[in-house]
Amino acid sequence: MTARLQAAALPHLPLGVRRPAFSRSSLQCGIVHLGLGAFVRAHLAVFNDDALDSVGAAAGAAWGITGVSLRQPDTRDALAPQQSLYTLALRDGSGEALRVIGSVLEVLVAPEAPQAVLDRLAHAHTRIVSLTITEKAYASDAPGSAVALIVQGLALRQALGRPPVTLMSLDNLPANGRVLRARVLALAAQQGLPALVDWIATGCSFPCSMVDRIVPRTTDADRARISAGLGMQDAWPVIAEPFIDWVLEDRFVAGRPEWPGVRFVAAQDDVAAWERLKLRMVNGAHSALAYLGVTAGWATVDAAMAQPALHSFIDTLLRDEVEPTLRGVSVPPGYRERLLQRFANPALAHRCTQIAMDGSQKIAQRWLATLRERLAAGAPIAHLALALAGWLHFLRGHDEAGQRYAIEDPWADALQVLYGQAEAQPDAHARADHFTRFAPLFGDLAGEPRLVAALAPALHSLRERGVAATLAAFDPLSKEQQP
Ligand code: CS2
Repeated sequence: MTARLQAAALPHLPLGVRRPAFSRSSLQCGIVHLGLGAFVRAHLAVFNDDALDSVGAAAGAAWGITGVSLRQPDTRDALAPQQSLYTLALRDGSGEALRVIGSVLEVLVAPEAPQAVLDRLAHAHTRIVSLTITEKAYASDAPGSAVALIVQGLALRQALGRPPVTLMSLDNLPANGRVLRARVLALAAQQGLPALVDWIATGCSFPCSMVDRIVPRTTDADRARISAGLGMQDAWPVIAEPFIDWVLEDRFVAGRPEWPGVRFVAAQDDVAAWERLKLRMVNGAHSALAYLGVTAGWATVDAAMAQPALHSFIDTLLRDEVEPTLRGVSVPPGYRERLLQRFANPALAHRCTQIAMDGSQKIAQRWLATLRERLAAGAPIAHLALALAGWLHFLRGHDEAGQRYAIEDPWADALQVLYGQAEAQPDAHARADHFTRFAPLFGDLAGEPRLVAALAPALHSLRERGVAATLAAFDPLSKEQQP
């Protein structure tokens, strides 16, 4: 197949493939997005295409997207010959729907052309700077990091007399907008720029958001299949589940598109309730099944969910230990059942190893907040403790068939030391106790007697009997642990 997906080829796409109804040539880039991975191309860019489709080119003209890759040139290299057009493939058991997305207009690669990124951030057309940079990136303000680029870009805006912008985090962190704001202001202050600190603090807004869509990494097989469906080659499509959700604090100092289907809320507290629901239910369950799945050799989320004992463990974890902590959140009816169906989607092949990445940066908001509240309420924690034991067990670096895997985590070295020290302890109780004393993560939970008491048998069973047998025996095990 020689023809490449590109603007001139759009009329030749098969009839069933949806394509932009708006004119791309009249669009300006009002949004600069840092971290142009698969997620944002299957989420923000899709909402943006919906907005542009529904309002028409004139009304939407301000809202094209400049994508910025913060590390690799691969996305830019693949999208440049396609004028940044790419396909979104929504997949579930009933098939695949293809749609070409058009609101991304250009891709910059920050390490190659940092000045071009700063110029975009400072450009008169730019009104929103959005981010999907992953949890760990919020800890970095090194030169070239997203936070550093933002501070430099905003300094240039201020120097050029351009108006402030909205900085919109779309990462899976509680109070993501507040976290971003704090990081940006701290770096500007550290650089001795009080006037910039003031300009940002008084002029820019940092809305909080909750985003939800499962977007597995695209594979060569996806690329080949999607290209066949298009009748032309797309080198950089994305695949996703049909489900999509976005809750957004409506604080935009320089306007925003009319994104259809977004739940706009007025107060940060309202977003916080949705974030809690999503991080604890969707992401909490995801991480729990990913670590158990990797160790057991269940490669994908749907393969893990096809194990009745794992399915029932996740269901019970959510129902008995997570949902009771969601007071103040009006959980939509059927939320858990639907979530379990999303995980069971047989067409995504979402790899457990992908979700297992960066555990040290994820589990605080996914499990530990829930765990702390349960402990404070004197409520059982056996399921959360097994999830946590699953992560600690996963740190041994090989599955039950002896296959080695890498621990991809910014704290990998420290975690390896921790694991080695725990292994040197005389028994499971001492091992559990040692793990909880890893201060950067567990803090005040160090040596917490009920946590240690629940963690020890779970660690012991995972190591001695394996994941499947531990899950199969889990109900009796958890009853033994009740006070
Ligand atoms: C996943 C998320 O990789 C992970 O850690 O839990 O990317 C998850 O798929 C999304 O947050 C779903 O909205």
